[in-house]
Amino acid sequence: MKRDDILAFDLYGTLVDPIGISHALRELITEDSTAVAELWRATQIDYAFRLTIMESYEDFAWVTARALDFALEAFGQALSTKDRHLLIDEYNGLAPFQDVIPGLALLRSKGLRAIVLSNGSSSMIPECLKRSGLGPFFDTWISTDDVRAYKPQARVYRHAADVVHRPITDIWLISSNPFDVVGAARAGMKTAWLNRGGRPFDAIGAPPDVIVSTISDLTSAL
Ligand code: 2OP
Repeated sequence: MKRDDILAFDLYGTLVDPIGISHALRELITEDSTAVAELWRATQIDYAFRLTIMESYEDFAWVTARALDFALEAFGQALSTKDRHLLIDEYNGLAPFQDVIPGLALLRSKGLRAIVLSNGSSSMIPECLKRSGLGPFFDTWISTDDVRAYKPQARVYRHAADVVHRPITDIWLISSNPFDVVGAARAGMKTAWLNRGGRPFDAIGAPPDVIVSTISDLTSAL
């Protein structure tokens, strides 16, 4: 990478763990809380894709709440209004993966410039960064709210380049979500896939420029 390239990090699934919500879910439901959390997350991504394809937009807080309703119903679960609100609030308190704080500290110690580029709404991202303790590692954050379309729409990545006043080719998108890596590459960014050991990389689009298994690995890989 060039010394002044910018690292744009995805948030959910890359820096904080959406499946960690299963701990809060476990207190409230009788079904397998990890399975419900996984369906919640998959539905959240699916709804975001579909809204964008339909040229419609509702923010990620709305999408996240509707995806929760779907996942609960699919498992025959019901929550009181109070518990539903509590759970949605907990979503803003997701914890970072273990490698994240040491990795970001290492990147910052090397003087690298990092931002967050997320589907999260303008209310969710700052709250998540505050409660996870990740805020100080980033110069700024960018929400898809600005362009009213979700990743991997190319407009999102181009907008990020506009915000930081840099050519899109000077930005690395770092994400555990293959659709995000493929979308960013298609829009012109360089990409690093953080392989968190789940499914294989996508069979469509460009392969990532770099594959790492922790954030710290980025310092030697880029
Ligand atoms: C994010 O944009 C894709 O959910 C992921 O943070």
